[in-house]
Order: sequence, then C-alpha cells, then structure tokens
Amino acid sequence: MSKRNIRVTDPVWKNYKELVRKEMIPYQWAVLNDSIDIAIERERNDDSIPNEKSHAIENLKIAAGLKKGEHYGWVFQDSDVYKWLEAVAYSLLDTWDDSLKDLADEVVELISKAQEPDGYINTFFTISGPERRYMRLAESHELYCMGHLLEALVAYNMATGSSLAMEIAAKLADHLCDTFGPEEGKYHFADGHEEIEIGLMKLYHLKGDNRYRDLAEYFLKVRADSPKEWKRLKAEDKGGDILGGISSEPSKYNQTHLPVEKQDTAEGHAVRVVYMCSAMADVAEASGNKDFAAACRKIWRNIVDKRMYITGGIGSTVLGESFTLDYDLPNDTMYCETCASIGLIFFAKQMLKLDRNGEYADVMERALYNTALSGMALDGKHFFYVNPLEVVPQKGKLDPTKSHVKSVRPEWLGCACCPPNLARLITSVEDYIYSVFDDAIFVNLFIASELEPDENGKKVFIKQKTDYPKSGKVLFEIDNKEEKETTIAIRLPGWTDDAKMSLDGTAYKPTLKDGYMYVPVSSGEHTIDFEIEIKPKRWYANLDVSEDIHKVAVARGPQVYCVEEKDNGSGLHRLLLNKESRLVDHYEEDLLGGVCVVEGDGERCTDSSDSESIGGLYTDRKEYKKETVKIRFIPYNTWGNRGENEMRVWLSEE
Ligand code: FUB
Ligand code: ZN
Repeated sequence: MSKRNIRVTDPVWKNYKELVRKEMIPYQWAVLNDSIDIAIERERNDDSIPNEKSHAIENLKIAAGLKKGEHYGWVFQDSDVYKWLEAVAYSLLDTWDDSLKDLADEVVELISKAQEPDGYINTFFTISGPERRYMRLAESHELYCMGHLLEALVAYNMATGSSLAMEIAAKLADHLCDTFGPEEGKYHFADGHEEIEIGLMKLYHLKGDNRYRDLAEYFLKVRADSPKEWKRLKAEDKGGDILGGISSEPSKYNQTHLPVEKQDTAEGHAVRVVYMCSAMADVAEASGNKDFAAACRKIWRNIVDKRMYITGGIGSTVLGESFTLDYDLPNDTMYCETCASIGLIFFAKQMLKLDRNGEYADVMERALYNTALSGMALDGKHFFYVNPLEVVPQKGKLDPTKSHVKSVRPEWLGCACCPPNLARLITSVEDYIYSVFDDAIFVNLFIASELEPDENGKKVFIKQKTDYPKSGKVLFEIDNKEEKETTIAIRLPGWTDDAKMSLDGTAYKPTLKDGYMYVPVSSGEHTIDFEIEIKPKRWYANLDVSEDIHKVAVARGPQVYCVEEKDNGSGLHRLLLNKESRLVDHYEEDLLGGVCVVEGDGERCTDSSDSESIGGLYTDRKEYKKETVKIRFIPYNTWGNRGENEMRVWLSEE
C-alpha cells in the first residue's frame, strides 16, 4: 500500500471525506447491488430512462459467467462501479480499512472475470451482443467505460499495490493499442464520449509507457474523422440503436464538428467537452503538442468568459445536456450537471500544468465550492444531477420543459454518473491543492493540509493552516530541506483585490504575476502569513447575459450564496436587495452543518397578494407596494437540505 504525500487536515474537508467513506461509499455499494430499498428517480421526464434498479454488479456477474441473466441499465452502467472503485481507492489512501479493501479486491476480481481473454471489457456487449463490439461507438460508450476502468485501476493500484488491478489495466490497454491506431488494419475512430483519453493518460503517468500517451493523442486527433467510420460500421451492424437519440445528434454534440485542435468554442455535451479538454491539455503537456495546448486555451476562454454560470456550472440546456451560445445562461432551465463541473475542475487542473495562471485555480475553486459540492446532500445519500440557480418546485413538476430541475436531491438517479463522480473528487481533493514544479510549488487551493515530498520530488515540506473560507487567514509553515532556494507561489484569488503577507514575521511584498504571489524561500524553516479579506460581496453579470440584467448575486470568498424560501418566505422573485444596504455575515454552527450566513436589508413586493391586489395579470400602476425585510442568504452548495422549497441565486436590486 502506498501513502499519499499530502494529507488534508482541514476539519470541514475531513468531514466531507468521512461522509463519503462512512455514508456514500457503503450507500452506493448497496445501490450498485440493488440491496437497498430506495426511489431511483429519472433525471427528467423520459420513459426510456431505466430507473427500476442499478443492476451494475449483477451485469458484471453475468458477463463474468457467474450468473445467468440479461444486461440491465444504461450501456455505460459499468462506469458506476468503476467510479465507486476509484473513490474507494482514494478513501483507502486516507483511512485504511481492511474490510473495505477486501470488498474492493472482490470487485477487482469480478472485473477480471468479466474481462474477455483479449482484454476487452464491457458487460453490455459481452452479454447482449459480442459480435457488435465497437460497431456503435458513437453511442456505445465502450471506450468511455474502459477509460473509467483504467482510472479506477490506476488509483486502486496506487492505494493497495494490487497487481491484479495492473494486470487488468495492462491487458485492456494492450488490447486498445492493438485495436485502435493510425496503422493499417486498426480502427481509425474514437468514442462518442471522451474519457478513454483520460484513463490512458493516467496509466501513462503511472507506467511511463509512451504507447498509452500516443493512443490518447491519437483518439483526440482522429475525433473529427470518426463520424464517417461510425456510420460505416453502423450500416453493417445488425442490431438496433443502443442509445437511440445520440445517433441523430449534430456533430457538435460529440465535438466532431472540427478537428479538436481547430475548436475554439465549447460546443455540445458539456461533460464531453471538459473531459476532452482535460485529456487534450494533459497530452499537450506530456507530448508537447502545441496545437492541443492552443485549442485548450481558446476553449477555456470561451467557457470562462461567455458560457459559465457564476456557480461554476456549465451546460445551458437539457437538450443534449449541452452548451448553447455565448452569454446564454438561463437560471431555471439550465443543466449545470454535477459531472460537468467536476470535468471543469479536471480541465483546470491540467491547464495549471501548462500555464502558471491563477485563473485556472479560481475557476477550479468556483466549480468545487459551488456546483460540485451542491451535487450531494449533507447526509451523503441524496444527489443532484442538475444544479439550478433558480427553483420554484411546482414548475419542475408541472412544466415539461423543467422536469430536470429538481428541488430536492433524489436518493439515486436513473443515470447515476454524478454521485460516484463526486465521491472520487472529494476523496482526492488533495490532488488539487498544489501544483509542484521543479522550480516552484504553486498553492492553488487554501485547504489545511500537510505536504511532504514524494520519492522523487523536491524536499520541501509545507503545513498549510487555515479555516478558509470561513476566514481568509492562511499560515504556511515551510521546511525547505533543499540546499537551494525555492519558490512558493500563492494564488491571489481573482475575486479579491488585496492581500497582506509576512515572511518570517516581517511584512513582505511579493511579486505578483498572473494571479500568483511569488515568495522565494531559502533553505531551512520559514513561515508565510497570508491574509485576504473574506466578506460578502455583490456580483453583477455581463450586460449580455439577459437573464441576469438588473440583478445581483452575493458571494463570500469562493462561495456563491442563494436565498431559500425556508428563510425568506415564498415568492423569492419579489425580493429586492437594497443597493446601499451593508451585507453582514455571521457563523451559525447549528445551521446546515455550520455555515456563514449573510444578511442584507431589502424589500418584498406585496401588492398582488394583499387586499389591494391588482386582481388581474397586468396593471398600469407604477409602483408595487413593499414591506421592509431582512434578506438571508446561505451558501449555494447547502441549498435544498431543508425540504422542498424555492431557491434563487440572482436577486433584483433596487
Ligand atoms: O453519457 C455518460 C454520462 O451520462 C455523461 O457524462 C452524462 O452527461 C450523462 O449523460
Ligand atoms: Zn453526471
């Protein structure tokens, strides 16, 4: 078993990790085995969404020949198990647990039995149509599932040293290298859903085998050529559609409209885009592919400048779970899938390896603290797939265009991609705190933790002490055991204007470049005291975001806030936040697991519900009647934890 070289000490994050370890992982295990009586909700009104059970472990058992039966669920149902296994691996790195390890070993064993002798693995095809292998790759998710499997096996090998995990991974990767590639006689197309590229890169980073990196690069390069090959094989395939709708999606849906290196806007299915970019940036860094790097920078700019919600959510429409157009950011019909924000975090992390620019970490933090964490209830057993910025529960129930907008997190979802994705993110959050380079260590996230050098890394130890984002104070205790000076580059978040810093007790003015403050530290022990002001702030959207014009959002540090009916009564659209009112924050230990609440003076329009109601829909009267109210905001990521109620992020301001 290996040890992490970084350990989270922050109580809030430790708590999240414990929630995943103690609640989410066993809960998800029970769901994957259909051994728990819960309501599995369809993520939207669509009768074709399988929601009777998960059957994911059963599918593996059938494929392994241990049971008889049919495949059930999505064609990518296997990936739920793989993501669970990856989360278990990270969790074991945090807290060793013999029985969890034994259980995960059994899963790895089961996977090895479900793997075909040539390395191929996919329960749907093994059970329902071995002759259809790779014939429907636009929709079949075969490589998508394999990508998740590689990620899981790499993580599990790192956590436990499992040689079986590595055997399965090598056999699978070799199968892929033999089957796909530029050489004659191999397949020249990619999967409709990017992910295999990420898995191959993880295996490449672990094993250093260039074939895996090259194949990841190949899958990206061949992407735009794939549709004609998909079409050719589909015509030969004797079976029916596997995921009906997908074959009729436009090429932008799966990013095949242009060669990936020529893409400069985020188009189509949001999760696919950010998974693709994450892999592209990783390959660019590993192989020096400058065209990939340039495309990533352009797509990044398009997302961050024109297509991302203030919560770090992406994907403006349920149709194709997709991006739409610049500045189109509706708050109550959007998609903002939890997985998409998780993918954005992956993308940001890879960009931090390419460019030393704090903006990537700003966005990573925005997505992490808001949309990603909002994906899970405080009990670790209820999950959002879609993360709205404005909810009126009845609309989600009665307006067919809003059936995906839920006001309470379901116990599980027909398409269960998000919960295990979040589990693996939370259990590996330490991987996002620092970027370590030969000449400098970059601090991306402020999370209390202890960093030790890994075997080959530079000998610098950092203890980060902070209760961020409750306060903006961070103390770094650094022990530079190198014989030469090194640099600690600390992110100055883009949402703040100023920071105070002292080095070894003396005020220090660091060089600021691209969002990082550079602090040189000589050999020996040092302290850096760093403080940014965290107070509630108002934010306004670009004028071209028509949905948010004349509205205000409140954030406190990296956390976006929202108002809930529970605190502010129903009809949240009637609230007006006074322009001049001071926003005041205080900590409430007993609320929502302990949160900073923000309050501001405002008004509520009362006209149409009192005795002087206008009586009809419209009036020529100039003013609404108003009553003075105190508006109470809570962190967005904690909404929906007190029963069904209205919520909104953007408020009118007067
Ligand atoms: O297609 C696999 C996963 O299911 C996607 O990443 C999610 O958006 C959901 O559609
Ligand atoms: Zn998802």
